Amino acid sequence: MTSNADIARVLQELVDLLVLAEGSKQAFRVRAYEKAITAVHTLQRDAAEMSAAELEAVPGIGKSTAAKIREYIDTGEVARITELRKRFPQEMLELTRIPGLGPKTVVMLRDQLGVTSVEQLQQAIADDALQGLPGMGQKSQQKISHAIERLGLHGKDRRTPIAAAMPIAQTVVDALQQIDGVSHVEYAGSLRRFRETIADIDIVVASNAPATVMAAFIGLPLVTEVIGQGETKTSVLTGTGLQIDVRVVRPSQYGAALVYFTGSKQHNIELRQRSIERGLLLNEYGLEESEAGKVVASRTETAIYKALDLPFIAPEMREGIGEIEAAADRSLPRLVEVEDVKGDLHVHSTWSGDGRSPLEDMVRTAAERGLEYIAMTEHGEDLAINGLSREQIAAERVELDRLREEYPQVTILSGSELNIGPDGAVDYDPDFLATFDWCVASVHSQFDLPEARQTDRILAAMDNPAVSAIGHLTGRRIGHRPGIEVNAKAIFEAAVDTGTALEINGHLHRLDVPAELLLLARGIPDLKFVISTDSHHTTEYENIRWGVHNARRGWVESTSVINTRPLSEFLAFVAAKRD
Ligand code: DGT
Ligand code: CA
Ligand code: ZN
Repeated sequence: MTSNADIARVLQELVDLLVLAEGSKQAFRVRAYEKAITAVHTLQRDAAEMSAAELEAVPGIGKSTAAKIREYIDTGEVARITELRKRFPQEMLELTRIPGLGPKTVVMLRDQLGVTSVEQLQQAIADDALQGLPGMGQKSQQKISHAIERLGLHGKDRRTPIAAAMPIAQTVVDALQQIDGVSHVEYAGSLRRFRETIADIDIVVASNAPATVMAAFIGLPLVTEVIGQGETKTSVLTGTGLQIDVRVVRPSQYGAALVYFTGSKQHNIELRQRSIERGLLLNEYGLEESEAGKVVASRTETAIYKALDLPFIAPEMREGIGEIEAAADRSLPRLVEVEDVKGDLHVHSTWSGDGRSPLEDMVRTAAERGLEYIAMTEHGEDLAINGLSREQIAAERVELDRLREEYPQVTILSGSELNIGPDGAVDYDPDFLATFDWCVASVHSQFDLPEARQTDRILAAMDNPAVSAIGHLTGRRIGHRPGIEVNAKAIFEAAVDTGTALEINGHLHRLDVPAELLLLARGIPDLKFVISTDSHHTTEYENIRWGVHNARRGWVESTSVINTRPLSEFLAFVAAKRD
């Protein structure tokens, strides 16, 4: 059955195409479909089981959207998208992700210069061809060139952001799990290692009936082209050009296949080396004795690691960066787990301009999820439109008092997400700031300042006793906006000195602090993190698992994460800085 995630993905492609067709992200139709995407994401039923009239009755879904959703469910296609794809090839959509290149400019580049891909744009910049076009100068050329480099959009190693790949992988995994005779399904490859961008999706299936699995796979609505079909491996493309490889293996060989296809390549090479040292041979079918050929392990990953005298190594760590040595001498970090997390310290409600669930819903959901404590962190007053005045904070606190009585199982802290100004100043005044139980301070503006100034502004914010944590450190949106450039070492040091925690933001578009920076922070004593969801809707508390995956990829231990501590210890951390 067509899933709601599938439908949201199709509508997103329509939005991306319409932005080009209409020449603006603010166009009425674009906004309408964007609203519909939010509505589909938060639908409590399967859209596939709803009539056009029922869909139209959902707030946020209009008549024409309802018709398109039905069209997709019934035919697997949307004629309007097919037509727009012809006018605007996939590569052109990519151009709109470059900061500073609006849809009108992208269309102009095609009309004036015949540029329709990132490669062609880079060539045009190299030829100085952009200068002289309306609104373009030497400086904008340089800016665009820099943005292309930093977004990693160039070349054939073009990668898909994890936020786009994950729902697709989950849809495929869920569908394959339903098939008779399938005992295990997992996505492997870079996605399982939780890299923030991926080249293709690798899925491993355990079944003795590969033909059935493959037939179901290529029949999925998200598959638009089959590019390779064999007995045990099939490769397809989705509408956005993302490749998915499915491999079907015998259940008895599942563990070996999962290790192999999870990689990384470097991790595999080191494992194979270790096997050879033990007179063993490791491949995707199993671990066997080199001489006799007898299989010593193959069914589970744990069995394979064990036969190599190693404890299980978490997929997020398998990058060949010292994890095998650490496993061998039993010094693997005790990685943080989802179950360890007791509180969520970055939560918005409709009190914030961009919040999408009412306060009570956010609190009730937190209570239902068994959270011990949460902080409501609406935007500070300096953030245009979305921020809260002191009067609004006071009014929200009246509500909080009532909710504390109604939901005594969860402790509700009154917090704020403050805005770090260009020189490190934050919202409100010191006396008012002191009335919050918890403040996270984030950069929401001036992403272009040089590294030294960005670092200084964050250090200045950390000096503020009311700032208990720095939110989404770099402010990046993976694949869409490069983050600010910072001196990470200096920030880690200041975090320890001032008693400020660093937020690991679990939003799949952010994953911020990035794992590569977390790896640089390994072994710094007393550096503390807080893993938060940055929820703007009740469904987003789920983001905690992405934050945890990202932390694990950065080798973050449970003991370094302050919201794995019981409330009293957590509050002691906040109080220590204020003293
Ligand atoms: P990417 O580029 O995001 O798709 O990253 P991966 O790691 O998913 O790479 P992919 O899809 O080329 O291959 C999936 C896994 O298969 C990889 O992580 C390890 C394994 N693999 C692929 N090629 C080789 C190889 O030449 N040698 C070894 N030892 N393993 C390989
Ligand atoms: Ca892959
Ligand atoms: Zn926030």
